[in-house]
Amino acid sequence: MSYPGYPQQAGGYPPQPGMYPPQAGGYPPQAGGYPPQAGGYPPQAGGYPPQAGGYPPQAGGYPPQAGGYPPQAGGYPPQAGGYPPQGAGGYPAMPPAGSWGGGPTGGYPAMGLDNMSYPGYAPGQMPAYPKVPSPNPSMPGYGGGGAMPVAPAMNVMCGASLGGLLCAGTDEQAIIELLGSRSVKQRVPMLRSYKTAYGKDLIKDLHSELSGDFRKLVMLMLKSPSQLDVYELYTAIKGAGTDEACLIEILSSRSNAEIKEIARLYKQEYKKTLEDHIQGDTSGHFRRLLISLAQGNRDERPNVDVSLAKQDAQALYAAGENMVGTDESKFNAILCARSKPHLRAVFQEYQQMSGRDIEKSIVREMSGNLESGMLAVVKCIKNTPGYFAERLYKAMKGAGTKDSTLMRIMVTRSEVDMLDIRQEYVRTYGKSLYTDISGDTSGDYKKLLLKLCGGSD
Ligand SMILES: [Ca+2]
Repeated sequence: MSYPGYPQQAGGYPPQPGMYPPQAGGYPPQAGGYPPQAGGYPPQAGGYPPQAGGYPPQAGGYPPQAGGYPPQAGGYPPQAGGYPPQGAGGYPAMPPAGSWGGGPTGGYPAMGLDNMSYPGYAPGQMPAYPKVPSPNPSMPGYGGGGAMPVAPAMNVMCGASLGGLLCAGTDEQAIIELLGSRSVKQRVPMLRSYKTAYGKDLIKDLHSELSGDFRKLVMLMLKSPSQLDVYELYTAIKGAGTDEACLIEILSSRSNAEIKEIARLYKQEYKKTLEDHIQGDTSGHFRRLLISLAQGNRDERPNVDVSLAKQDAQALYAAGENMVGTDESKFNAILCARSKPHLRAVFQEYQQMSGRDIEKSIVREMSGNLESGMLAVVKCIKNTPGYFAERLYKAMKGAGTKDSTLMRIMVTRSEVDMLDIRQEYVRTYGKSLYTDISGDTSGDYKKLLLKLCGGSD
């Protein structure tokens, strides 16, 4: 998700003047990696146009709230034609605790719209939607130009027309078009506009009309990014077994601000903290890794101190390859606290000093969940789109499909770095992501996933 940070990480990848010196063989810019590419995430002109009827002040509805949908530093960036019209009657009030996800059961049908929260729009909270994640420009709905649709993006009408579709019998194709060609910031408000127009709960109605993986995907697409992460984390911990890879995926790829928002919302939804749940369901050094990441406290300063990078590389070597046994705590401290640009320099130093890739050393020194967790952290730091391409590939390869992983990544990355992921995918696996999704899924579920993918490569 977002969002902050990707891809505009100052001091990120590749090295910048005055920072960690580029070296032969160092940090090769990879196709599809950082930095953002032409055509990747074009700024939008006139995105989210204010529309008549868009967010009308209504009696009893959308009470203006101090700071209800404030222009925040680093928050929702003002855009030409900004979204939404500020001021009285602006955005729906942040409802009280409770909520989405139906409480601890996590079941969909119990969701109450009235309790739905809009964490991203919360007063004074994290900048949940900074730097507007542009919709995947190749989504058909965006005409390939990256610009948001101007005319058809009326959320109220979307909700209403979705209601019309449901009233007239379920038209899956229309649902695919409606949800698949709109950004999450356009989709989520449909819930409220639907309720306003019909006095019914869109989630419940869709849940009873749809089924299978298509329904699951539609449900995920109607959550805000933070809600989705919270739901996925909860399910990963409290569902049957523990989906360790999901925990690591989310906690190692989100920014500090995102993780803090996740923690806040998690507590609100489930009455216990994410940390409590991690404590209860994991153990040992793997638990420590997750809890460290869940602090959302990684150094986010952009600068790289080369001498400190050398020291950290030596410390990692001393804590692993150069001792009998392994000092896992040292790995944990460096991998969870240091900044991403710094760690890229550390990994480079480590390679030069030890003649071995840090990933290889982790495989040699650790095992089980700790090994896969630390590897994921390293891969995500080295090349986030490459990490997600690998996750997608592994979710589909072989017999069967890990649909929960496939859905989660397609929904959470579609407006963040899907184009980069697609490039990494085709570069690494020789086939396009689009082709593999087409071959691995079917029906309406496939059609909607392909909308999120946006196109073939
Ligand atoms: Ca060792």
